[in-house]
Amino acid sequence: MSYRAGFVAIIGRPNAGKSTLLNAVLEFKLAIATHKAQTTRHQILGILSEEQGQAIFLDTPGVIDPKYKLQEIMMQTVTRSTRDADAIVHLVDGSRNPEEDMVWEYLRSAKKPALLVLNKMDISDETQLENAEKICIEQYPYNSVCRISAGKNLELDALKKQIFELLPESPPLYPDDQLSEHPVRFFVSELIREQIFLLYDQEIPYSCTVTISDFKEDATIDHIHAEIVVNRDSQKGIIIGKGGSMLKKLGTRARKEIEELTGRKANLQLFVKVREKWREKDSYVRGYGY
Ligand SMILES: Nc1nc2c(ncn2[C@@H]2O[C@H](COP(=O)(O)OP(=O)(O)OP(=O)(O)O)[C@@H](O)[C@H]2O)c(=O)[nH]1
Ligand SMILES: [Mg+2]
Repeated sequence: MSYRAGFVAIIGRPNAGKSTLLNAVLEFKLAIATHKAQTTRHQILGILSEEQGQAIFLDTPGVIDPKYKLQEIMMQTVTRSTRDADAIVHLVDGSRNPEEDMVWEYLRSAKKPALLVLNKMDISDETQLENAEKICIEQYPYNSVCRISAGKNLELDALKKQIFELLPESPPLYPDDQLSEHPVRFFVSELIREQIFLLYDQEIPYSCTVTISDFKEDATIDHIHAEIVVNRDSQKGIIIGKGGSMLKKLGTRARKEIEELTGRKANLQLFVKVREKWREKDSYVRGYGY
């Protein structure tokens, strides 16, 4: 087969495993992934360069009915990614009954070649998978269907092969040693946000954003100042915890992840800032990089 290259949007409902899939195909933890819905808020670009071609994956926020400005902008990201894509992977959690109505809307308006990919085959039984496939293929004319487990690395080579078949013949679009195109500080803020998702309950993860206010590289260590922005005054105390205990735990865990990513030592300082209803205000949401 001739060399192929192009953009592949990964779309689907929250928690389907889109970010896990991106990391699995790249064999690198690029995108944060947690058990909580709506972990991803940005388009995350990840480049897979293989002998047969180059697939530039666009991980996207899970498709939801937006309730406030931040979520609206997250959904614009899904639209943009499907529009920019040469092919679309529609990832479905195969262990559950499909609730894909909103995702099919995106597929129908994008009019791109698309794969139906049933994920989590490791925890799905045959009847569930057959049922999910039947429901989905009645709704959209997918180019083909496959079953994988992103979490357990099952059937990913078969998936990659099918993806390359949908891409146009083209020389590579990025240097073959490049994995992504976001700056390090973006990934650092994401790793802090991931720990917020893992450490705090209920509304807290959805009420926070993280910005990097200072990033200085010394010969041996990175000095990083990060601000955790909360939506309401009362959330500040929850983030900090009794005597600062929670913030300390968050800092320690995030620092380890950051050091893992950069391969360097990090000195991470966290600050908590209140911006009343930031999620609902266009200027704030845009200002925080969404
Ligand atoms: N058992 C099992 N769990 C999986 C698999 N793939 C992903 N998961 C889990 O599903 C959860 C959600 O994964 P994510 O990758 O964050 O899902 P997402 O689609 O990116 O979610 P949003 O960013 O919220 O839209 C995590 O707890 C993953 O570990 C799989 O193949 N099998
Ligand atoms: Mg995600």
